[in-house]
Amino acid sequence: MTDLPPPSAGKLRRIAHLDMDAFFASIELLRYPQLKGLPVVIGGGRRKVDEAIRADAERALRFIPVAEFPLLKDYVGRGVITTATYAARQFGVGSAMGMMKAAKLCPQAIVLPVDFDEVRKYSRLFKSTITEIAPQMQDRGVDEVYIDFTDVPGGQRESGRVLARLIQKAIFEATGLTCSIGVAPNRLLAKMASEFNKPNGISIVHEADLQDKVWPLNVRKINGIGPKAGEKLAKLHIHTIGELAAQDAGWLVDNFGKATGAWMHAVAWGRDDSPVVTESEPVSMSRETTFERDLHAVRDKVALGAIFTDLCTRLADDLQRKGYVAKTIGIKLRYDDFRIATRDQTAEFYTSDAKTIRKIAGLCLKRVPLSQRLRLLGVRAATLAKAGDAPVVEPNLLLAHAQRVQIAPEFIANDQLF
Ligand code: TTP
Ligand code: MG
Ligand code: MG
Repeated sequence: MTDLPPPSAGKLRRIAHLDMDAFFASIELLRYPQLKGLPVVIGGGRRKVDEAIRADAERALRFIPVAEFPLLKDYVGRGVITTATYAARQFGVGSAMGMMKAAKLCPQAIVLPVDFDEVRKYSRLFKSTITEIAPQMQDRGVDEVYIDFTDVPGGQRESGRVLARLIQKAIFEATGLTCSIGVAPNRLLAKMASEFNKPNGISIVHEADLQDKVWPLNVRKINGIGPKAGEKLAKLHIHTIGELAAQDAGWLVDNFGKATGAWMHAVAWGRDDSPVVTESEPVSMSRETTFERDLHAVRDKVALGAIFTDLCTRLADDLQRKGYVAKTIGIKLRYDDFRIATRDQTAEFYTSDAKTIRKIAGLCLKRVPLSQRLRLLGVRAATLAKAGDAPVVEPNLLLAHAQRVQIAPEFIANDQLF
């Protein structure tokens, strides 16, 4: 039994990269289907006129006349476009462009703010749709993932096209959104391939396509070559991936160092062995500690306070290191008779700031009885979001909100604690 072949034996490695089309904008088109096919840009934050549209509960959103939407030409401010529909891109408008500059190119574009709650909802939904079909999925951000097709039924048929079509269809049925998929021998090539037929396209790349499909591309299309490396390569008169591939590996090492130089040479030749790493999204994160001896909230106030602060700091570090922010902060106590008490508090904003977490956890602590000695203290963060997906946190606002929360009178005495 020991020499059973591995499941992938005899199969070609097929790795897919899937990226949603004009993601933030497409989500708004679900809400306002009357804007389909029109140039729409997302950006600029919330404005009164958008709020008026959203607050209009009397009329269904889908019946709001197109003429009532705010236009780019009327925009004043320093906002930047996060994305644009493909109709808007035809005018040269796109991500990271200033809105007033974009207004010159496409004044008639409709401007809408991003709705992060909807973005998160659809991000989760399209990813769970994929894992139901192909479990080997690696999350690579709000709107993209890698998927290992190699051992999935249908993953080898037509070099992956059959499974890619199935996934596109399933995502469209679940969300109403389209995506583009590249299937290739590895992640590096798959990531490039997913852009080849955007939007709503599938692109299949084989090793033999390197020269025709990959070498003409700019080096910046390599995931990992950023603006700085791109600039340095340009100074060395290397613009395309083909030009990079033509360089001697030793010369690249001399110019970029051992690791980077060797890596550049490998990727220019389409080589990448990195695996698709499946990681499940954490639901919560926590830190807790059991004391060496039971501690009393009043008599051991100083020691407990220090432990509490330390737990909050470590929890904040965990969140930051893993790239998450949390909206719900909770505490857990175990008393000397082993009973457990938990309390939590959900704020209006996300945070990963140690002081903010300490404040909210402190409010939770005021809601538990503290007359008995404690064996254990824990702090927990839940309602998590990826740091980049959540609205920017304003610690002062967060605290202002948390402090408005009512504290039960019987626990007011705990104010003096910690
Ligand atoms: P992308 O996948 O880069 O872009 P996209 O989905 O809008 O368009 P495409 O069809 O070309 O894939 O980014 C996903 C979302 O991330 C995008 O909808 C908005 C957001 N985003 C920003 O907020 N700022 C940026 O600079 C970029 C590039 C994207
Ligand atoms: Mg996208
Ligand atoms: Mg993307």
